[in-house]
Amino acid sequence: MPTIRDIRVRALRVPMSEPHRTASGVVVDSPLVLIDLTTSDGVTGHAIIFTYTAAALRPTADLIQNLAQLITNDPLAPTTITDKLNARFRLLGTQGLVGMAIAGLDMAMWDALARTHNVSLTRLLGAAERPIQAYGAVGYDGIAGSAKVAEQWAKRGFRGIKAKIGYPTVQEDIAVIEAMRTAVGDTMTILVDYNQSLTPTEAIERLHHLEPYKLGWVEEPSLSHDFAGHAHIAANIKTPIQAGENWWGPLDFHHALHARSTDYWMPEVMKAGGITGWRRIAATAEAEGIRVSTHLWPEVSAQLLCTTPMAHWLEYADWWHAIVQNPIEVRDGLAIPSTEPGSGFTWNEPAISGLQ
Ligand code: SMN
Ligand code: MG
Repeated sequence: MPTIRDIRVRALRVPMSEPHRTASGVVVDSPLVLIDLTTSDGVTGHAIIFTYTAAALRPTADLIQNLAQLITNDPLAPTTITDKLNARFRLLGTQGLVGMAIAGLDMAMWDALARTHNVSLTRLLGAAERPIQAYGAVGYDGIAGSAKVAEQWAKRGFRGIKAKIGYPTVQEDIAVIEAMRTAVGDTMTILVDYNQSLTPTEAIERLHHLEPYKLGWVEEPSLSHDFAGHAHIAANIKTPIQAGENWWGPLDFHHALHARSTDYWMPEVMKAGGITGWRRIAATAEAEGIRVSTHLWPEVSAQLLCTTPMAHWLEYADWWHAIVQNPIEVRDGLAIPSTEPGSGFTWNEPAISGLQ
């Protein structure tokens, strides 16, 4: 088995063509840590860590570099190493930057393992690639702005869109949904995301008014870690409730499951604990019959969704396309997972150099 020889990190900010507005703040660019993990065989695995805010960029990169010494010369066994790192950080905790750093190393190790075996991640995990339905994002862009972006996704063949809502009044939320429906027609699935902006009581009151609009799901109506609050909302509202992008690792999903917090799950490959954590969550979802979607990381997420019978929607995003050579392709609303060795992408080095 090859061993881990070297870990290199680079920090950069990828500009966004449009700022992404939500009810809980704006994302203006993507602060990313790029990880390259090289094995004793000379194979290099890649991973992307998204720090949401530039203030966390350098500290996250430094943390990943500092963790490298704990795993250098270890055999390339991603699950074993991730379990070791999680155990090593019991006293500090494995949420926040520590969790992101471990997840980044986990993703880079799985990418290297797939490349070592000359197969895609999907195949390494015993599955076959297949097209996955994908939705496009509509920001917190008002009535006309949301309808316009929704129409652009429909023209590109997408069969689902997800809009940021949580406007000052429910009437405004409804006006946005109605304008998008008029723009995209009856067959498009419309999803909405409150980005944690309501209290559970407000959410129950508001979401009753949205029930006639046949939304595919309502995402994070309330604080994501209010498991009981979400359970209260889900028990009172017919529209499926979705969350998971802000839950850290299998244990948060375990808490959500036992509280019956939401109908659907959308683990994010980073906060879920890398490929290792994501797969454990997907296994629980399979046993529980909970449909699983993903959050950002479209190339890696498409590979993962191919491995789960509970696969629901892939969140399409082109935010990091500038720095990858082979961004995920979407044809007729379906994301086409890469069949190349690795977890779905390689670097566009000239573009990366231009951003450093
Ligand atoms: C989101 C993603 C990335 C940044 C901010 C918000 C979001 C989503 O909640 O679901 O895409
Ligand atoms: Mg969301």
